Amino acid sequence: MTVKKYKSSAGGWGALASTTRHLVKSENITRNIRNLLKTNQEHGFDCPGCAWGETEEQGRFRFCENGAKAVNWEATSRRVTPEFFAQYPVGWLQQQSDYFLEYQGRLSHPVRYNPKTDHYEAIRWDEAFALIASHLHALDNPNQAEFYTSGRASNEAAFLYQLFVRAYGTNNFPDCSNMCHEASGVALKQSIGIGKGTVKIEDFDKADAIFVFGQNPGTNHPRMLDTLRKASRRGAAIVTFNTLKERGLERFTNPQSPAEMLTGGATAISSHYFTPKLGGDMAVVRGMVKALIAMDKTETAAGKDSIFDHDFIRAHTTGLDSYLSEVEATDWSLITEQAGLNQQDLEYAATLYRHSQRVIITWAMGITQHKHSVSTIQEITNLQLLFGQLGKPGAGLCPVRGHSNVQGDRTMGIHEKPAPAFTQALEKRFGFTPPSEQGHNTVHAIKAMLAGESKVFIGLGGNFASATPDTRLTQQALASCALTVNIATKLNRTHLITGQDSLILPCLGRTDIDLQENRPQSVTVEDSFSMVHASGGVVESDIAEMRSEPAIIAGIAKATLGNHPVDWDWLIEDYDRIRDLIADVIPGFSEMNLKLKQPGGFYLGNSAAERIWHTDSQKAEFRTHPLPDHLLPANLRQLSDDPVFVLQTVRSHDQYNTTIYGFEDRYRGISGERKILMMNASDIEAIGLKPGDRVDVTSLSADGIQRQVEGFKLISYDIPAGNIAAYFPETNPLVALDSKGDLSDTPISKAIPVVLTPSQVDDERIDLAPY
Ligand SMILES: Nc1nc2c(c(=O)[nH]1)N[C@H]1C(S)=C(S)[C@@H](COP(=O)(O)OP(=O)(O)OC[C@H]3O[C@@H](n4cnc5c(=O)[nH]c(N)nc54)[C@H](O)[C@@H]3O)O[C@H]1N2
Ligand SMILES: Nc1nc2c(c(=O)[nH]1)N[C@H]1C(S)=C(S)[C@@H](COP(=O)(O)OP(=O)(O)OC[C@H]3O[C@@H](n4cnc5c(=O)[nH]c(N)nc54)[C@H](O)[C@@H]3O)O[C@H]1N2
Ligand SMILES: [Mo]
Repeated sequence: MTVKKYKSSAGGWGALASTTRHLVKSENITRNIRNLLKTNQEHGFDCPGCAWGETEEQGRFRFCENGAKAVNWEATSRRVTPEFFAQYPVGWLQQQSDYFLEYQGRLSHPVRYNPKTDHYEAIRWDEAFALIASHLHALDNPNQAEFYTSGRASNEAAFLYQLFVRAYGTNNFPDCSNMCHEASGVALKQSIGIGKGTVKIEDFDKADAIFVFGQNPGTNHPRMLDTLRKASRRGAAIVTFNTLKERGLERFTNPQSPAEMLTGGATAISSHYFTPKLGGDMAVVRGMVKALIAMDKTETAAGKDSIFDHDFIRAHTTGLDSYLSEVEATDWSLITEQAGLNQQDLEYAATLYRHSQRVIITWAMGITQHKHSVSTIQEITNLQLLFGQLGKPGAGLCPVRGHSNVQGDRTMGIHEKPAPAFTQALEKRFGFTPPSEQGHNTVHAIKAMLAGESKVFIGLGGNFASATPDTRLTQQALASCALTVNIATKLNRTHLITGQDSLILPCLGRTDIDLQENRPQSVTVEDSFSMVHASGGVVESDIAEMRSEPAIIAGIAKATLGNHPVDWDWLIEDYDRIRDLIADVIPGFSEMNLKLKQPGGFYLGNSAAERIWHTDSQKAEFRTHPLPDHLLPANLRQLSDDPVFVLQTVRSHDQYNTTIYGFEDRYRGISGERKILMMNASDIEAIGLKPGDRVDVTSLSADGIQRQVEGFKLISYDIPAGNIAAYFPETNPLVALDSKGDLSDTPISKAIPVVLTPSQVDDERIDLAPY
C-alpha cells in the first residue's frame, strides 16, 4: 500500500481520469458513456449516487465521478448466474472480500439456498413467492417478520412495499435511514415540525454564508462541490467544520468546466476551515451562540439594535428564555474542551455568521452518528432561529441526504412509527385497518432476531449484515432466522449469512429499462430538496429473469395476501396506477402523474419553509439541552488503563457504503489497502509504535462483550490528537448494538471508544480477506 499526500485540488483531471478508467475497465464502454449522458437528464434515470438536487440549467451533463462509478458498477455485463452458484459453495464465498463479491456482476436468476450442498440453486419465481408466503403464514403473528429497506428503492416500490407489509399486519420497518439521517428527522420534527431540510437548491445561489458541518462532499456529494464552487466564486463565505482536512472542501476543479480544466485553475471552496474534535460540534455551536449573546449585549448596551431577529422570534418561536439561560450557564472551559477549538476561533466563527444576512447550514454523518446527535442538530436549529434564518430565501437548514431516494422512502411511509394521519389515509383508501403499534427500527430488529422473536427477514436492497452495527451479533441474528430474503442487484455478504431457508431475488436497477406489458415504466424519487422527479432506465436487460422491485413486491404480496387490498398484478401493469394510489394517500402528491410531466418534476412543499410549524406548540421550538458531561462517557473510559482513542468510521473515495469499487482513497492519498487507521503522529509515538505498524483494535462497551478487529495499519495523519479514523464496514464489528444515539437509536459510528494493541497479523493483502 502507499500513502502519499494528495497535492492537487479535488475534481479536475484526477476525477476525469478516474471516471475514464472506470468506464474502460468495464466491458461496455460506449454503452456506459451513452448512459452517463442520460444521468439526471430529462429523459434518463436519476443518478443512484446521492440525493443532491438538480438546478434548472439546461444543456449540461449532470454527472460526477462517483455517479459514473455507480452507473458503471450497475451496468456491468458480468453476471452471477446459477452456474456461478453451482461452482462456488457459500462457505467459500463467505471467505471472499466485499470487493470480490460485488465485482462478480449482476445477479441474474432467483436462487434458493440448499443447506445439504451449501450451494444456492435456481428456483422459479412462483416457487420463491410461494415459499415466502408459506413462511409468513407460519408465523404466530406478523410482528415476527422484519422488512428492511435501503434508500435506493423508488417511491413506487416503497409505497407498494409498505402497503403489503401493513396489510400483512406489522410496522416492522428497519431502514437504512436508521444508520443515517434518523437524528435529523427526529430533531427537526420536534424543533420545526417537519423532519426534512428547509432549503431549495436555488437558495445556495443567494446565501451569504454556507456553514458545512461533518460532511465530505468531495467524495460523497461531488455535485454539491459544484454548487459550493459557484457560491465561493461569487464571494459567499464557506465555513467548514470537519475533524479531517478533506481536500474537496479545500480546493476544487470542476471536471465539467473546460476553462478550469485547461488552465489548471481551481476554486478555493472553504473560506474558513475549523477542525473540531469528534463529537465537538454541539459545543462549537454553543460557543458561537455564547459569543453572539455577548456581542448582542455590547451592541444593545451601546444603544444599537439587537443583533437577533426579535420580530421572527416573537412571531414564530417558543422556548427562547430557557435556551439563553442554558447557554449562559455553560462554561467556556467545557465548550472549548469539547469543541477542541479555542474561544477566539469560536468567536471568529460567530462573527462570520453574524455578518451574513442569509445563512445555510448543511450537515451529514459527522453530525448524525453520535450519541448527542439530536441535541446537536437542535442546537444548530436554535442558532438559525435566533436570526430568523428559516423561511427566507438563501437561508435555512440542509441535512444532506445519502442514498438517492432515502428521503422519498420515508415520505412513502417506510417508518416504524407511522403518523396517525398516514394510517388513517391508508385505511380510508384501502379499507383495512393498518397496525398502529410501533414497529422495529434496525437495532430493535437485530435484537428481536437475536432473541428468536423475529424469524423472517426480507431486505429490499442494501447489505444489512455489513451496514449495521455489531457485525458478529447481526450475523448471528440473520443466521437464526427461519427465512431470509434479499431483493438485490449484486451479491453481498448479507446473502451469504443464510437462515434455515434463504432466497436471493435479482432485481432491475435504476439504469435498466423496466418493461411491464411491453411498455417501459418510469419510477420517481425525491431528492434532498423535496423535489420529486421521474427516472426511467436506458439499458435493455439481457436476462429476462430479472424483475423490477415493484413486480417482485407484488409477487410476494399476491402469494401472501391474494388480491387484498388491491389487485397486485393489475397494479404493476402500469406504474401510473401505483402513482394514482400514492396521490390518494400522501399529501403533496395529488395529480402526481400530471405534475411529473413538468420539466424537473415537482416540489413537495415544506411547511417550515413557509413558516408554518407542525409542532406541539404550533411554533418553531428552541430546544434546550445541556452539553454532554464528557464526549467519552466516564463508565467507558474507566474500562481500560490503556490510552483510549475515539474512532470515527468514514467512507473512502472508492466505495459506496458497503460497495467497494477499489482501493484508492485518492484525496486522502491512501492507496492499496483499506485496513488502515488514520492517527495523529504524536499519538502513534505516545503508544510506542510507528507509522506502518499494525494494531488490533478493541472497542469498549458496557455489556462486557469483547469486540475486536485485527491487523490495521497505522498511518500518520492530520487529525486531532485522541481521535482516529478508519473505513467502514471493516470497523462495524466494533460498534456495540447498545451504543446508539439518544432519541434516534442511530448506531454511534463516529465516536467509538477504542484501545490499540500491537498486532501479530501481518499481511499486505489483508484487506482482501473478510472481516
Ligand atoms: N461516493 C459515495 N457517495 C456517497 C456514499 C458513499 O459511500 N460513496 N454514501 C451515501 C450516503 S448513504 C451518505 S449518508 C452520504 C454520507 O456522506 P458523509 O457524511 O460525507 O460521509 P462520511 O464518509 O461518513 O463522512 C463524514 C465526514 O464527517 C467528518 N466528521 C466525522 N465526525 C465528525 C464530527 O464529530 N464533527 C465534524 N465536524 N466532522 C466529523 C469526517 O471527517 C468526514 O469528512 O454520502 C452518500 N454518497
Ligand atoms: N460504521 C459505519 N456504518 C455505517 C455508516 C457509517 O458511516 N459508518 N453509514 C450508514 C449509512 S449512512 C447508510 S445509508 C447505511 C447503508 O446501508 P445499506 O443501504 O444497507 O447498504 P448499501 O451498501 O448501500 O447496499 C448495497 C447493496 O444494495 C444492493 N443494491 C444496489 N442497488 C440496488 C437497487 O437498485 N435495488 C436493490 N433492490 N438493491 C440494490 C446491492 O446488492 C448492494 O450490494 O450504512 C450505514 N453504516
Ligand atoms: Mo446514508
